[in-house]
Amino acid sequence: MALLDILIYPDQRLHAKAKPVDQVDSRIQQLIDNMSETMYSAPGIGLAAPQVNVLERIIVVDISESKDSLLAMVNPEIIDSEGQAETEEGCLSVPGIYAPVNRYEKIQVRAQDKKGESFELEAEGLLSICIQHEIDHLDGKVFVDYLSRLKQERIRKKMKKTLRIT
Ligand code: GNR
Ligand code: NI
Repeated sequence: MALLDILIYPDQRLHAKAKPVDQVDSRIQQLIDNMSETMYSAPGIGLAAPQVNVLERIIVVDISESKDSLLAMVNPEIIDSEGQAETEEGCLSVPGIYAPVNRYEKIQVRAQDKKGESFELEAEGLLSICIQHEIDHLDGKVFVDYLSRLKQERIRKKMKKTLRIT
């Protein structure tokens, strides 16, 4: 396994749309393993392939305290949603920045697992928020895109400053 480098906002590559995976083969399985290791090491509760500069529709999520509930989703799709919820979000690609974002409260998701098997999942709470945050990455969207232009400009400047000293 290997740790992957995470792209940092405002890297334009974070705004590209990822392509569907058509075959869950050993290359994809290896990528899922490396993404999981990278997420756990960060540490984060989710990671999407575009954050490690891979434009394919793959996400990994683990919101458990014990870090033993890995959820890998290939080609995830929200097929139903309900309600709304505002949560303070953060992102491994925007380190040190936290802001409230409005999302669906509950979602029904369809995806393929690490073996290529199709499955559906109902999510609420933090799991629901995290899956929506990761699917956004697949569509080239970062949570700061939902904030006011003034806030985005401040974050952009702060991140550029941080990048200079790290
Ligand atoms: O680690 C993460 N925490 C988090 C907290 C609130 C809402 C979303 C997230 S996802 C984030 C990891 C990440 O950047 N995934 O893309
Ligand atoms: Ni993120």
